[in-house]
Amino acid sequence: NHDFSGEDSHEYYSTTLTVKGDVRFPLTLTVDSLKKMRTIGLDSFNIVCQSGAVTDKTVKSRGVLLKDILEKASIAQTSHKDRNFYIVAKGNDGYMATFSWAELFNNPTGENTYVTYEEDGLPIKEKGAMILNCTNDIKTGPRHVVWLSSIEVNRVK
Ligand SMILES: Nc1nc2c(c(=O)[nH]1)N[C@H]1C(S)=C(S)[C@@H](COP(=O)(O)O)O[C@H]1N2
Ligand SMILES: [Mo]
Repeated sequence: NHDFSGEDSHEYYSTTLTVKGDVRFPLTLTVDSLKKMRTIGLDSFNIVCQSGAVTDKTVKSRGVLLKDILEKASIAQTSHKDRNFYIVAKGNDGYMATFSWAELFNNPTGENTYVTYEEDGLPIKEKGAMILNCTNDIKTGPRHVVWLSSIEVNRVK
């Protein structure tokens, strides 16, 4: 597990989230830009490691759907059948989690994958300004990306 005690001075802390790769409109988002989008409240949930260990329990948080962020950036689909993309969310320490176009845009997972920026009504500190969370994963730990700093869209080749 991690020492998140450095709070917002932590070496991995990032105040911006870049959205890049196969998109029409690359973005650099901040907490303020997320607040201008459609925001959704999340109930508390457990963070469960791949090992099964419960490593944390979140408090009530607020975020934006990853899908809404990708719609704003506009994935550069060239045709109806051009939908084999993978989306990599990366933390400032290099940690990564991967999503597919189909699970975000054609599956309930899309309604359960958020970039959160607020906990108990306050800015997130210990784990970065923004965190990626997928609340319907069986083990929520692997795709709980703290110190979130980039989202990259890639076409499968
Ligand atoms: N940026 C980043 N996010 C990360 C990790 C990491 O090393 N770096 N570890 C992951 C793992 S393996 C788990 S189980 C959970 C643990 O989250 P917690 O320490 O907040 O309970 O965070 C995940 N997110
Ligand atoms: Mo883990």
